[in-house]
Amino acid sequence: MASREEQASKEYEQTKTIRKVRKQIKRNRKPDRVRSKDWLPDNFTDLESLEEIDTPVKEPVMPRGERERRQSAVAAALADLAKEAGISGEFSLDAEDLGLQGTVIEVSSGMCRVDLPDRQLLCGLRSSLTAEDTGYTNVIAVGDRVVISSDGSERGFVEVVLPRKSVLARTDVHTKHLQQVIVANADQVLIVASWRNPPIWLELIDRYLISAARNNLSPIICINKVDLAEDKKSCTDALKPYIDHGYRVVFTSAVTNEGVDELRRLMRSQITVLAGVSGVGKSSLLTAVQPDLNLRTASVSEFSGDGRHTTTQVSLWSLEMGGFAIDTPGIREFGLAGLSRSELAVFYPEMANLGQGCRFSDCSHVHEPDCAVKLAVDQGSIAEGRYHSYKKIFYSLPA
Ligand SMILES: Nc1nc2c(ncn2[C@@H]2O[C@H](COP(=O)(O)OP(=O)(O)OP(=O)(O)O)[C@@H](O)[C@H]2O)c(=O)[nH]1
Ligand SMILES: [Mg+2]
Ligand SMILES: [Zn+2]
Repeated sequence: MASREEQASKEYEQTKTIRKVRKQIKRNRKPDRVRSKDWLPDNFTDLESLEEIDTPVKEPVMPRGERERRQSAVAAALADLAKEAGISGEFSLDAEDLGLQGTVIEVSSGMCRVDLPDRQLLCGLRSSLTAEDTGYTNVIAVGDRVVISSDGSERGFVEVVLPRKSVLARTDVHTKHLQQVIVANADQVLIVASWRNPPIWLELIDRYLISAARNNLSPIICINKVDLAEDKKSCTDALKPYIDHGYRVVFTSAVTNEGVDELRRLMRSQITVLAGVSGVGKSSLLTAVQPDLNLRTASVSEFSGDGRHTTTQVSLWSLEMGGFAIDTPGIREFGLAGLSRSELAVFYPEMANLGQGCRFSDCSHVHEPDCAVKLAVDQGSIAEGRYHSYKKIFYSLPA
């Protein structure tokens, strides 16, 4: 049972969350401007500049019953929001504050497509929504739960981005000390590597595992293209340190369909994001799991092995068996922003409990004498490959 302190801190977090959401809503609540899709050219994408145009405030005219219909939709959205944030009776948000809630399924420059209970809607972002203070450089990502407003036309506005339960993020291309959210709110990440073509890269798998643990995503390691392996044993041997320390590993081939049934079982009823460098077969695997998705994949003759980025956008797909899959473009630059050297060993289960055996209590397990971790490597209970990647990642982190 939760202690009184834990309960109090949980309630405090909930109050903070709800205050933040309310503040966002208030900030965004400018008078409604007249918006008509008639004066939007077909190729119009910059909805933010629409906000700059000073037009008179107009009370929307709605068909009979529409206001009531919307109010009950708002009430339902409110109930969902309260449930999701774990809020009990004491908070009552003003029902007029919120619009409909939906999930972002596609994002492109300043716009996104939101999946609502009854339709999909192209939405602009309120210019007052900023990434400031979030630690990320982008405001919105696929998977985000958002509250939107719509005047009934084919376009709407994202008013609020709800707190995320997990993120998959990478180092921002332009601002190296910050991160870009690639996918929000997934349950698990399928870390896809190929055995060959391109060759398996264990350090990247380790980086993904660390990032998943820090960002609340359950990891599954997927070794694809096993049809290209000399023998199955070499694959299982290479992954043994991971299997031994409790990671879930699945061996697949999108060509022979080996392991695809197991993958289906693991993905059923879950929100799974597929991640890995270009060319490992993420889109091919997803098509093997559900053939009618028919995702664009590189043909074998097209694929040169040096990463050509066949998938260029993050996309979210509903699975027939239940759950969602999110395909992403290949990611090579995988940062661990904010991680310090002293925290690194925590993310290596085989090292985590050995620290007490080292001569120095703050041993980094890299250069100190009488180190229990180095001893375990010498004795073979920690795999050399894992220790090697630990050291490489250690030196890549700020001192
Ligand atoms: N032999 C073999 N080839 C595969 C397998 N899976 C995918 N391929 C091939 O690998 C190449 C890349 O596959 P994609 O599915 O486009 O890879 P991706 O990871 O989605 O790549 P990006 O979209 O660029 O990130 C294609 O030529 C596929 O036909 C597999 O299991 N075995
Ligand atoms: Mg792809
Ligand atoms: Zn040590």
